[in-house]
Amino acid sequence: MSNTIDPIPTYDVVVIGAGFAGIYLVHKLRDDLGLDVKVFERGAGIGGTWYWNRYPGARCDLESDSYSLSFNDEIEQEWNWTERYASQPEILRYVNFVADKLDVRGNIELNTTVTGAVFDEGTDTWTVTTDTGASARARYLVSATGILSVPSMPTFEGMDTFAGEIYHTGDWPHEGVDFTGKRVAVIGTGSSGIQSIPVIAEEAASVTVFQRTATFTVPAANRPMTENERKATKRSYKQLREQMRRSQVGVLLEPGIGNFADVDLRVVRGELERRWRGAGMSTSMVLSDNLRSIEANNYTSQFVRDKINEIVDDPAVAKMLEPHDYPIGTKRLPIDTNYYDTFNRDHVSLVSIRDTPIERFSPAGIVVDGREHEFDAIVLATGFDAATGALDRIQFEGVDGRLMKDEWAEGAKSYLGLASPGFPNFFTVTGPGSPAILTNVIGSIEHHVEWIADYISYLRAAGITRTEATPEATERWTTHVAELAAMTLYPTAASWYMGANVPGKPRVFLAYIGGLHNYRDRCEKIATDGYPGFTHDGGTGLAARAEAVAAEV
Ligand code: N01
Repeated sequence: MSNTIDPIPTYDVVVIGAGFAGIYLVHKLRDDLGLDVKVFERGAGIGGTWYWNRYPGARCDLESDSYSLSFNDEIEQEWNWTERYASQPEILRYVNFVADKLDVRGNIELNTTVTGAVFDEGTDTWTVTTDTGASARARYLVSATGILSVPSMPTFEGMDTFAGEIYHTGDWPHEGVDFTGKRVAVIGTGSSGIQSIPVIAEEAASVTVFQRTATFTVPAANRPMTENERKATKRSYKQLREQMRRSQVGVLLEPGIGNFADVDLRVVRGELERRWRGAGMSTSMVLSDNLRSIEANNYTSQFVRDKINEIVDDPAVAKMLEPHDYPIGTKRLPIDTNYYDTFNRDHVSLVSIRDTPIERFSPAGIVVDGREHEFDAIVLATGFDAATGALDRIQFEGVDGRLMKDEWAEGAKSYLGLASPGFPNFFTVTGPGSPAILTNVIGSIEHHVEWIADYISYLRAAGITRTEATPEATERWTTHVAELAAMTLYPTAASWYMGANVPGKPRVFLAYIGGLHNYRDRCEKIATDGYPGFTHDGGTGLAARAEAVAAEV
C-alpha cells in the first residue's frame, strides 16, 4: 500500500478476479513492473471458472499441455499433467500450484465481490467498492472477471416449490453431491450437460435429460498421459508454444484438408472417421470451409448424425439426439466421454422440450406437456451469461457519470476487446471483441496481460496519467469484428457467442474471429506505433508522439 493518509487504501492497479488472468496480472505488474497490485476475488479460493465448475465430469476440452501457462519455464517443467484432457480438480490444483510458485496470495482478497467502480476525473483514478465494505483506489483498473463466470439461471414457474435439491453446474457444491439411488433430472445439453450426464448416470437410480436443442459432440478419447509423452512435450514446449501463438485459435488443431468443392468426399469421409476416433475438436475441421460454407457444414453435420444413429440403439431416441438447429462448430463443439452411449442405458431417458417447453416445476418434479416427471434432484446445466455478464453486474461509472451497462445496452463495444471509450485507465482481459472465446483462453489471457502491462509501463514512462479508447477506434473495431463474423456461419446459431442464450441480451457476436495470430500482430503494431486509438493526457514527449501517430492512422 503506497498511501497511508488517504482513508481509502491506494494501489497502482486494482484487479477484479483471481482466475488465471488475475494471478498472471499480479505477477506481471508486481514483479516485472514493480507496481502495487490489489486483487478482489468473489470466491473463497482462487481459480475462477475452475473453482466454481465442480460438476461431475468437468474437464477441459483442450489438451492439457496446451491449456497451461507458457510464460514460466519452471512451472512448465515442474508440473505433470496426468490425463490428455485434465479434469477440473487437476486444473484447480494447477492454478494453486502456479499461485504458490508466483507467491501471489498476499495480493488477493478472497470472499470479496466488487460491486462498483467510479472514475475520478480530478485525480485520474478509480475507486472500487465491494460487498464487504472494503474499498480501494488505483490509477488503473483491470477486469479479469472471466468469460463464463456468471451462471445463467432459468426462471421456471414453481421453481421454489420443488421439494428436492436444485443444482447449477456452474455453481456446484464444494462438498460434492451424492446421487446414489436418486432420480435426477438434467436440463441443458451444452458442454456442461454433455460432460456431466454420463457421470451422473453412473451413480443415479435414473437420469432424465430435458433437451431443448440437440447438440453436436465428438468423442474426447481421453486417456492417461504417459511419462514419455510428458517428457517429449517438455522438451519441445518452446517450439510448441510459439506455434500456438502463431495459430488461429491458440492451440494446435489438425488443419483442414481442403474446401468442400475441391476434395474427394471419400477422402473426407475417411478423414472424418479417423478424427472421430481421437482428434477431439479437429473432427469438425476436416473441411477447411466448414464454418463458411453451408454445403461443407452439412456434410460434416450429417457425418455426426450418422454416428449418433450408429451408437444409439433406440431409433426414436437417436432421432431426438440428432442436431438440426445449427451448423456444427458454430456453437463450441463439446468433446465427450460416452455421451450418446449413455442413452442406451435402461435408467437414462430423454425428453424433448423443443416443441413442448417445461411448463413448470412442481413439488415432485417437472411438468412437460401436462405430464409430471418426478425427481429427487434437478441439475441445471443451463450455461452462463457469457463475456459481459460479470461486467454488467458491476456498476462501472466512467467520465460524466457514464455507466458501462448503459453504454453496452445495445451490445458491448470495445477497442480490441481491451478498452472502452468513457472508461479511462480501465482494461478488460478477455473482453468482448477480443478473440478470447474462440481460442485457447489461456493463450489469450497471456497475450492480454502482457499487452496491458507493456502499455501501463509505456504510460508511466511517458508520465501519461489518463488514457482512453477513442470512440472512432472503438466503432471501427466493433464494426470490423461484426463484419468478420458475418462472413461465417457463426451468426446463424442461437449460441452464447451471440448472447442468444440469455433472454433480452443483445444479439451481438462477442468475439474477434480473425485469429489469435492476426490479433497479436495488430496489437503489437498498435504498441509499436505509439498506441493509436487511445487518447493520452497528462504526459509530455512520448504522449505528443503518440498523438501525432494517432492522427496519421
Ligand atoms: O452452457 P451452454 P454450458 N430451458 O450455453 C439449455 C464452456 N464449457 O455450461 O441450446 C431449457 O452451452 C440450452 O438450450 P439451448 C464451453 O465454452 C467448457 O453447457 O439454448 N433449456 C443448452 O442446451 C461451453 O460452450 C467446458 O436451446 C435451457 C444448455 O442449457 C460453455 O462453457 C465444459 C434453458 C446450455 O448450454 C457453456 O457450456 C463446460 C431453459 N430455460 C463448459 N436455458 C470444457 O470442456 C438454457 N438451456 C472446458
